[in-house]
Amino acid sequence: MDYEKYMNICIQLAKNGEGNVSPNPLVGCVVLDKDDNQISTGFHAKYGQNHAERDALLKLSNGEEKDGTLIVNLEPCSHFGKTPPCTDLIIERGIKKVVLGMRDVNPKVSGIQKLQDAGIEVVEGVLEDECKKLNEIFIKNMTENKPFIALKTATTLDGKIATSSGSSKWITSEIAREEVKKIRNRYDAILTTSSTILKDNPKMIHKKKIILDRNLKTNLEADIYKNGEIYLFNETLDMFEGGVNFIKAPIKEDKIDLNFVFEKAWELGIKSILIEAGGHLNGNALEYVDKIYQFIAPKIAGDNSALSCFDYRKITEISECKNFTIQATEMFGNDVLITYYAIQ
Ligand code: AOF
Ligand code: ZN
Repeated sequence: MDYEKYMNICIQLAKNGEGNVSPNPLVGCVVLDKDDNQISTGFHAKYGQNHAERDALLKLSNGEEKDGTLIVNLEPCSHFGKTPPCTDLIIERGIKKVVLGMRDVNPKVSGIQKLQDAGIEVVEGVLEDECKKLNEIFIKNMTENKPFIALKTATTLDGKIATSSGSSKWITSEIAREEVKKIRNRYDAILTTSSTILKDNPKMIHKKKIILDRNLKTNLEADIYKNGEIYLFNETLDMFEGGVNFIKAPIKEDKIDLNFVFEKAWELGIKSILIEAGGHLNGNALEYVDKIYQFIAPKIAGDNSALSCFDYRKITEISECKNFTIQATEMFGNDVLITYYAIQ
């Protein structure tokens, strides 16, 4: 049986929930009949709504799933949350075999045990690495009680994000910038700074925006404030006014304490953050970042006084560099997207 083929379909289906299921995981499901013909698919579309397995099984009403196989990227749940346990419906519908990608890291879930106790065969670990990558946000949230932090930057071949005068529009092509919108959609909030707002007046359309503006230098009429929930971290004000959540933050080494920002974000229910800022913030955030999306355009600025994408620190030996592991490279028009992870 080519379980990997169906698991890939589950992963693709699961991605339909991007932007709508947080704090839940992304889950997709395929159902085969007893002769291994695909008879239904489903996915978790929105937080609070049906899980993927329920979505797929409820589309079947003639019992054709009896003695069939259910494939899903995450261990089916066995607890009552916003929805009843998926295991109960799987058992009720007479499924004979469940194939899953990864165990659920939610301690409330023990679906494998429940399915096996009901006499269902369980095959585990199909495309496990891919399934874990798909739900890297959910895994970090559940195991560490912290938001997942990603960072996006767009640079020239020599790692510049602007010229020395601040000109930065546009480094990458339109098709790369369209991809950025899709990336944003994977995260609960975006984070940027007053310097980026003052330099670029970006729109950054998103549901939730975290803005670091220590001295409240930005104009609340700037484009970024025109939509979304705003969390404005600063040194003095702590209040809700004019649709903006002003949050007073402590200062550490002359900057807003990022540790405080991420802890506060977690308290506010923000499970994942995409940082889109300049070299200074990018450098400071590097210690917290789980994943980086770097778009590179085939251009050389050659301007030695221009800021690079990470103004991190001064070192003497190349062996002191912070190291990463590259997960993927993709082309968007003439630009490359490199996705890489911090080595823990
Ligand atoms: C599945 N399939 O499609 C999802 C699962 O409050 P609830 O009812 O939505 O339950 C949320 C928990 O259920 C979540 O923390 C995770 O453990 C699991 N999510 N499980 O079998 C799904 N979304
Ligand atoms: Zn479930």
